Amino acid sequence: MASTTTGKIAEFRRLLSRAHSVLVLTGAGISAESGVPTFRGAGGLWRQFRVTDLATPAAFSRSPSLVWEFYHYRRELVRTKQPNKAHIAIAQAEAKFEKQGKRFNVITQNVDGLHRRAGTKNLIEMHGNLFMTRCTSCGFTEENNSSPICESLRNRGSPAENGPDINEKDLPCCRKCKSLVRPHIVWFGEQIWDDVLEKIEKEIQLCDLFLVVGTSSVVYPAAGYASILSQKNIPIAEVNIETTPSTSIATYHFHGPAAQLLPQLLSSNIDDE
Ligand code: BJW
Ligand code: ZN
Repeated sequence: MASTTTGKIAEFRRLLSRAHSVLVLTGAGISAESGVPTFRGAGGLWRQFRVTDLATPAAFSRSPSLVWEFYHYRRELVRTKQPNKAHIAIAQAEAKFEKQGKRFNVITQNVDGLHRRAGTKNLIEMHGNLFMTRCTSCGFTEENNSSPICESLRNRGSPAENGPDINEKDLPCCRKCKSLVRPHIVWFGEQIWDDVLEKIEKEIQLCDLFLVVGTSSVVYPAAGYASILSQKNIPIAEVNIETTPSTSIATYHFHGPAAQLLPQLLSSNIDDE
Protein backbone atom coordinates (compact mmCIF):
# COMPACT_ATOMS: atom_id res chain seq x y z
CA MET A 1 0.00 0.00 0.00
CA ALA A 2 1.33 3.45 -0.88
CA SER A 3 2.24 5.51 2.12
CA THR A 4 1.02 9.00 1.21
CA THR A 5 -2.64 9.96 1.03
CA THR A 6 -2.13 11.10 -2.57
CA GLY A 7 -0.51 7.77 -3.38
CA LYS A 8 -3.36 5.87 -1.74
CA ILE A 9 -5.93 7.90 -3.64
CA ALA A 10 -4.17 7.14 -6.92
CA GLU A 11 -4.05 3.44 -6.01
CA PHE A 12 -7.74 3.42 -5.15
CA ARG A 13 -8.59 5.16 -8.42
CA ARG A 14 -6.68 2.51 -10.35
CA LEU A 15 -8.64 -0.23 -8.55
CA LEU A 16 -11.86 1.63 -9.25
CA SER A 17 -11.12 1.93 -12.95
CA ARG A 18 -10.64 -1.87 -13.13
CA ALA A 19 -13.67 -2.77 -10.98
CA HIS A 20 -16.77 -4.32 -12.54
CA SER A 21 -19.14 -4.21 -9.59
CA VAL A 22 -18.69 -1.43 -7.08
CA LEU A 23 -20.73 -1.43 -3.91
CA VAL A 24 -20.93 1.66 -1.70
CA LEU A 25 -22.29 1.58 1.86
CA THR A 26 -23.10 4.93 3.43
CA GLY A 27 -24.10 6.13 6.87
CA ALA A 28 -25.02 9.35 8.61
CA GLY A 29 -21.52 10.84 8.15
CA ILE A 30 -22.11 11.36 4.43
CA SER A 31 -24.96 13.75 5.21
CA ALA A 32 -23.13 15.55 8.04
CA GLU A 33 -21.77 18.20 5.69
CA SER A 34 -25.31 18.79 4.43
CA GLY A 35 -26.20 19.73 8.01
CA VAL A 36 -28.03 16.53 8.99
CA PRO A 37 -26.88 15.47 12.48
CA THR A 38 -25.26 12.05 12.89
CA PHE A 39 -26.60 9.64 15.51
CA ARG A 40 -23.61 9.01 17.67
CA GLY A 41 -21.81 12.33 17.35
CA ALA A 42 -22.47 15.71 18.91
CA GLY A 43 -26.01 16.73 17.99
CA GLY A 44 -27.19 13.11 18.14
CA LEU A 45 -29.62 13.90 20.93
CA TRP A 46 -33.18 15.15 20.45
CA ARG A 47 -34.49 16.58 23.69
CA GLN A 48 -32.87 14.28 26.23
CA PHE A 49 -33.29 11.21 24.01
CA ARG A 50 -30.82 9.19 21.98
CA VAL A 51 -31.99 7.57 18.75
CA THR A 52 -31.85 4.21 20.53
CA ASP A 53 -34.53 5.53 22.94
CA LEU A 54 -36.90 6.54 20.14
CA ALA A 55 -36.25 4.33 17.12
CA THR A 56 -37.82 1.23 18.67
CA PRO A 57 -41.25 -0.42 18.46
CA ALA A 58 -41.46 -0.20 22.27
CA ALA A 59 -40.98 3.59 22.23
CA PHE A 60 -43.72 3.92 19.59
CA SER A 61 -46.21 1.81 21.55
CA ARG A 62 -45.39 3.74 24.73
CA SER A 63 -45.80 7.14 23.07
CA PRO A 64 -46.67 7.40 19.38
CA SER A 65 -46.99 11.14 19.96
CA LEU A 66 -43.37 11.52 21.13
CA VAL A 67 -41.98 9.32 18.35
CA TRP A 68 -44.02 11.15 15.69
CA GLU A 69 -42.78 14.49 17.01
CA PHE A 70 -39.20 13.22 16.63
CA TYR A 71 -39.77 12.05 13.05
CA HIS A 72 -41.76 15.15 12.12
CA TYR A 73 -38.82 17.26 13.35
CA ARG A 74 -36.39 15.26 11.20
CA ARG A 75 -38.64 15.33 8.10
CA GLU A 76 -38.89 19.11 8.31
CA LEU A 77 -35.14 19.49 8.96
CA VAL A 78 -34.11 17.33 6.00
CA ARG A 79 -36.37 19.32 3.66
CA THR A 80 -34.15 22.33 4.29
CA LYS A 81 -30.94 20.41 3.44
CA GLN A 82 -29.31 19.65 0.11
CA PRO A 83 -27.17 16.75 -1.13
CA ASN A 84 -23.47 17.63 -0.79
CA LYS A 85 -20.40 16.93 -2.96
CA ALA A 86 -20.12 13.39 -1.59
CA HIS A 87 -23.70 12.42 -2.60
CA ILE A 88 -23.11 14.05 -5.99
CA ALA A 89 -19.75 12.33 -6.58
CA ILE A 90 -21.45 8.97 -5.94
CA ALA A 91 -24.32 9.73 -8.31
CA GLN A 92 -21.88 10.82 -11.02
CA ALA A 93 -19.72 7.73 -10.57
CA GLU A 94 -22.82 5.55 -10.88
CA ALA A 95 -23.74 7.26 -14.15
CA LYS A 96 -20.21 6.75 -15.49
CA PHE A 97 -20.17 3.06 -14.53
CA GLU A 98 -23.61 2.48 -16.06
CA LYS A 99 -22.43 4.03 -19.31
CA GLN A 100 -19.55 1.57 -19.33
CA GLY A 101 -21.97 -1.32 -18.72
CA LYS A 102 -20.56 -1.97 -15.23
CA ARG A 103 -22.37 -2.36 -11.91
CA PHE A 104 -22.43 0.40 -9.32
CA ASN A 105 -24.81 0.10 -6.35
CA VAL A 106 -25.35 2.12 -3.21
CA ILE A 107 -26.66 0.76 0.07
CA THR A 108 -27.51 3.52 2.49
CA GLN A 109 -28.45 3.25 6.14
CA ASN A 110 -29.69 6.83 5.91
CA VAL A 111 -33.37 7.65 5.85
CA ASP A 112 -32.88 11.25 4.68
CA GLY A 113 -33.40 10.66 0.95
CA LEU A 114 -30.36 12.77 -0.02
CA HIS A 115 -28.86 10.07 -2.28
CA ARG A 116 -32.11 9.97 -4.26
CA ARG A 117 -32.15 13.73 -4.51
CA ALA A 118 -28.54 13.67 -5.76
CA GLY A 119 -29.66 11.36 -8.58
CA THR A 120 -28.44 7.94 -7.42
CA LYS A 121 -30.65 5.31 -9.07
CA ASN A 122 -29.23 1.96 -7.98
CA LEU A 123 -30.07 2.67 -4.38
CA ILE A 124 -31.04 0.42 -1.49
CA GLU A 125 -32.37 2.41 1.49
CA MET A 126 -31.92 -0.44 3.93
CA HIS A 127 -33.42 1.32 6.98
CA GLY A 128 -36.29 2.95 5.06
CA ASN A 129 -37.07 6.57 4.34
CA LEU A 130 -38.41 9.48 6.41
CA PHE A 131 -40.97 10.22 3.70
CA MET A 132 -42.63 6.79 3.68
CA THR A 133 -45.34 5.68 6.10
CA ARG A 134 -46.77 2.25 6.95
CA CYS A 135 -50.12 1.47 8.54
CA THR A 136 -49.83 -0.25 11.91
CA SER A 137 -53.03 -2.14 11.13
CA CYS A 138 -53.35 -3.02 7.42
CA GLY A 139 -49.69 -2.51 6.46
CA PHE A 140 -50.48 -0.09 3.62
CA THR A 141 -47.20 1.65 2.75
CA GLU A 142 -46.88 4.87 0.78
CA GLU A 143 -44.74 7.89 0.13
CA ASN A 144 -45.90 10.92 2.07
CA ASN A 145 -44.26 14.28 1.49
CA SER A 146 -46.83 16.46 3.26
CA SER A 147 -45.51 19.27 5.39
CA PRO A 148 -46.52 18.97 8.14
CA ILE A 149 -47.52 15.33 7.85
CA CYS A 150 -50.68 16.18 9.83
CA GLU A 151 -52.15 19.35 11.29
CA SER A 152 -51.59 18.36 14.92
CA LEU A 153 -47.83 18.19 14.32
CA ARG A 154 -47.64 21.71 12.90
CA ASN A 155 -45.16 23.71 15.02
CA ARG A 156 -44.38 20.64 17.12
CA GLY A 157 -41.22 18.51 17.42
CA SER A 158 -38.94 21.28 18.55
CA PRO A 159 -35.82 19.95 20.32
CA ALA A 160 -37.02 22.07 23.27
CA GLU A 161 -40.13 20.41 24.70
CA ASN A 162 -43.24 22.10 23.31
CA GLY A 163 -46.57 20.78 24.44
CA PRO A 164 -48.58 17.91 25.80
CA ASP A 165 -48.95 14.53 24.08
CA ILE A 166 -51.01 14.55 20.89
CA ASN A 167 -54.05 12.32 20.97
CA GLU A 168 -53.54 9.17 18.87
CA LYS A 169 -56.60 9.93 16.73
CA ASP A 170 -54.92 13.21 15.67
CA LEU A 171 -51.65 11.58 14.60
CA PRO A 172 -50.97 10.55 10.96
CA CYS A 173 -53.51 7.93 9.91
CA CYS A 174 -54.00 5.44 7.09
CA ARG A 175 -55.83 6.51 3.92
CA LYS A 176 -57.30 3.02 3.61
CA CYS A 177 -58.38 2.04 7.12
CA LYS A 178 -57.86 5.19 9.26
CA SER A 179 -55.59 3.40 11.76
CA LEU A 180 -52.40 4.96 13.09
CA VAL A 181 -49.48 4.94 10.65
CA ARG A 182 -45.80 4.86 11.59
CA PRO A 183 -42.63 5.87 9.76
CA HIS A 184 -41.65 3.13 7.28
CA ILE A 185 -38.29 2.79 8.96
CA VAL A 186 -36.45 -0.19 10.43
CA TRP A 187 -36.21 0.32 14.16
CA PHE A 188 -33.88 -1.46 16.57
CA GLY A 189 -34.83 -5.08 17.07
CA GLU A 190 -36.81 -5.15 13.81
CA GLN A 191 -35.75 -7.25 10.83
CA ILE A 192 -34.51 -5.57 7.69
CA TRP A 193 -37.23 -6.29 5.08
CA ASP A 194 -36.72 -9.56 3.20
CA ASP A 195 -36.77 -8.03 -0.30
CA VAL A 196 -34.13 -5.51 0.80
CA LEU A 197 -31.94 -8.23 2.33
CA GLU A 198 -32.18 -10.24 -0.90
CA LYS A 199 -31.01 -7.28 -2.97
CA ILE A 200 -28.14 -6.64 -0.56
CA GLU A 201 -27.06 -10.28 -0.60
CA LYS A 202 -26.98 -10.24 -4.39
CA GLU A 203 -24.78 -7.13 -4.49
CA ILE A 204 -22.46 -8.57 -1.85
CA GLN A 205 -22.04 -11.69 -3.99
CA LEU A 206 -21.20 -9.66 -7.10
CA CYS A 207 -19.13 -6.89 -5.51
CA ASP A 208 -15.43 -6.58 -6.44
CA LEU A 209 -14.76 -3.24 -4.70
CA PHE A 210 -16.43 -2.05 -1.49
CA LEU A 211 -16.47 1.58 -0.36
CA VAL A 212 -17.73 2.38 3.15
CA VAL A 213 -18.52 6.03 3.84
CA GLY A 214 -19.44 7.84 7.05
CA THR A 215 -20.73 5.02 9.18
CA SER A 216 -19.64 4.13 12.71
CA SER A 217 -19.97 0.45 11.69
CA VAL A 218 -21.67 -0.55 14.93
CA VAL A 219 -25.23 -1.23 13.78
CA TYR A 220 -25.90 -4.67 12.30
CA PRO A 221 -26.41 -6.09 9.78
CA ALA A 222 -24.65 -3.26 7.85
CA ALA A 223 -21.70 -3.34 10.26
CA GLY A 224 -20.98 -6.91 9.19
CA TYR A 225 -20.68 -6.37 5.41
CA ALA A 226 -17.03 -5.26 5.45
CA SER A 227 -16.05 -8.36 7.33
CA ILE A 228 -17.95 -10.66 4.92
CA LEU A 229 -16.23 -9.01 1.96
CA SER A 230 -12.82 -8.95 3.58
CA GLN A 231 -13.05 -12.73 4.05
CA LYS A 232 -13.56 -12.96 0.29
CA ASN A 233 -10.46 -10.77 -0.25
CA ILE A 234 -12.51 -7.97 -1.80
CA PRO A 235 -10.70 -4.62 -1.49
CA ILE A 236 -12.39 -2.29 1.00
CA ALA A 237 -11.96 1.47 1.23
CA GLU A 238 -13.29 3.40 4.18
CA VAL A 239 -13.89 7.15 4.28
CA ASN A 240 -14.44 8.55 7.75
CA ILE A 241 -13.27 11.34 10.02
CA GLU A 242 -12.64 8.71 12.72
CA THR A 243 -11.52 5.13 12.93
CA THR A 244 -14.24 2.50 13.28
CA PRO A 245 -14.44 -1.27 13.84
CA SER A 246 -14.10 -1.60 10.02
CA THR A 247 -10.84 0.35 9.85
CA SER A 248 -8.63 -2.57 10.82
CA ILE A 249 -9.96 -4.75 8.01
CA ALA A 250 -10.12 -2.02 5.37
CA THR A 251 -7.52 -2.06 2.61
CA TYR A 252 -7.57 1.75 2.59
CA HIS A 253 -8.71 4.14 5.29
CA PHE A 254 -9.18 7.65 3.93
CA HIS A 255 -9.24 9.92 6.93
CA GLY A 256 -11.31 13.05 6.38
CA PRO A 257 -14.69 14.48 5.47
CA ALA A 258 -16.64 12.66 2.79
CA ALA A 259 -17.56 15.78 0.80
CA GLN A 260 -13.87 16.54 0.40
CA LEU A 261 -12.60 13.01 -0.24
CA LEU A 262 -15.27 11.42 -2.43
CA PRO A 263 -14.85 13.81 -5.36
CA GLN A 264 -11.10 13.00 -5.28
CA LEU A 265 -11.74 9.27 -5.08
CA LEU A 266 -14.55 8.99 -7.60
CA SER A 267 -14.60 11.91 -9.99
CA SER A 268 -13.75 11.39 -13.64
CA ASN A 269 -12.25 14.89 -14.00
CA ILE A 270 -8.95 13.63 -12.67
CA ASP A 271 -7.01 11.60 -15.28
CA ASP A 272 -6.96 7.91 -14.48
CA GLU A 273 -3.45 6.61 -14.26
C1 BJW B 1 -18.11 11.40 8.86
C2 BJW B 1 -18.36 12.74 8.71
C3 BJW B 1 -17.95 13.29 7.52
C4 BJW B 1 -19.14 12.23 10.59
N1 BJW B 1 -17.36 12.53 6.61
N2 BJW B 1 -17.51 10.66 7.96
C5 BJW B 1 -25.38 -8.47 15.98
C6 BJW B 1 -24.63 -8.11 17.08
C7 BJW B 1 -25.13 -7.23 18.02
C8 BJW B 1 -26.40 -6.65 17.89
C9 BJW B 1 -27.13 -6.99 16.79
C10 BJW B 1 -26.63 -7.89 15.86
N3 BJW B 1 -27.54 -8.01 14.87
C11 BJW B 1 -28.60 -7.20 15.16
C12 BJW B 1 -28.38 -6.59 16.33
C13 BJW B 1 -29.30 -5.61 17.00
C14 BJW B 1 -29.25 -4.23 16.38
C15 BJW B 1 -27.81 -3.68 16.47
O1 BJW B 1 -27.06 -3.67 15.51
N4 BJW B 1 -27.43 -3.19 17.62
C16 BJW B 1 -26.08 -2.62 17.77
C17 BJW B 1 -26.20 -1.15 18.17
C18 BJW B 1 -25.30 -3.43 18.76
N5 BJW B 1 -29.67 -4.29 14.98
C19 BJW B 1 -30.96 -4.29 14.66
O2 BJW B 1 -31.84 -4.27 15.51
C20 BJW B 1 -31.30 -4.33 13.19
N6 BJW B 1 -32.18 -5.40 12.98
C21 BJW B 1 -31.75 -6.68 12.83
O3 BJW B 1 -30.58 -6.95 12.63
O4 BJW B 1 -32.74 -7.62 12.94
C22 BJW B 1 -32.36 -8.95 13.25
C23 BJW B 1 -31.94 -9.03 14.73
C24 BJW B 1 -32.56 -8.26 15.70
C25 BJW B 1 -32.16 -8.34 17.03
C26 BJW B 1 -31.07 -9.17 17.40
C27 BJW B 1 -30.44 -9.93 16.40
C28 BJW B 1 -30.88 -9.87 15.07
C29 BJW B 1 -32.04 -3.07 12.78
C30 BJW B 1 -31.18 -1.87 12.86
C31 BJW B 1 -32.00 -0.61 12.54
C32 BJW B 1 -31.17 0.64 12.78
N7 BJW B 1 -32.03 1.74 12.79
C33 BJW B 1 -31.46 3.06 12.99
C34 BJW B 1 -32.57 4.09 13.37
C35 BJW B 1 -33.68 4.11 12.43
C36 BJW B 1 -33.49 5.11 11.36
C37 BJW B 1 -33.76 6.53 11.81
O5 BJW B 1 -34.69 6.84 12.53
O6 BJW B 1 -32.96 7.36 11.37
O7 BJW B 1 -30.72 3.49 11.86
S1 BJW B 1 -30.26 3.14 14.29
C38 BJW B 1 -29.24 4.35 13.56
O8 BJW B 1 -27.92 3.76 13.41
C39 BJW B 1 -29.81 4.58 12.16
C40 BJW B 1 -28.56 4.49 11.34
O9 BJW B 1 -28.89 4.15 10.00
C41 BJW B 1 -27.72 3.46 12.04
C42 BJW B 1 -26.25 3.52 11.72
O10 BJW B 1 -25.68 4.72 12.14
P1 BJW B 1 -24.56 5.40 11.27
O11 BJW B 1 -25.10 5.75 9.96
O12 BJW B 1 -23.34 4.58 11.30
O13 BJW B 1 -24.35 6.80 12.05
P2 BJW B 1 -23.43 7.13 13.31
O14 BJW B 1 -23.87 8.42 13.87
O15 BJW B 1 -23.32 5.99 14.23
O16 BJW B 1 -21.97 7.31 12.66
C43 BJW B 1 -21.63 8.38 11.83
C44 BJW B 1 -20.24 8.17 11.32
O17 BJW B 1 -19.93 9.17 10.39
C45 BJW B 1 -19.16 8.23 12.41
O18 BJW B 1 -18.27 7.14 12.23
C46 BJW B 1 -18.44 9.55 12.14
O19 BJW B 1 -17.06 9.50 12.46
C47 BJW B 1 -18.65 9.68 10.66
N8 BJW B 1 -18.64 11.03 10.15
N9 BJW B 1 -19.02 13.20 9.88
C48 BJW B 1 -17.14 11.21 6.90
N10 BJW B 1 -18.14 14.61 7.30
ZN1 ZN C 1 -54.46 0.87 7.17
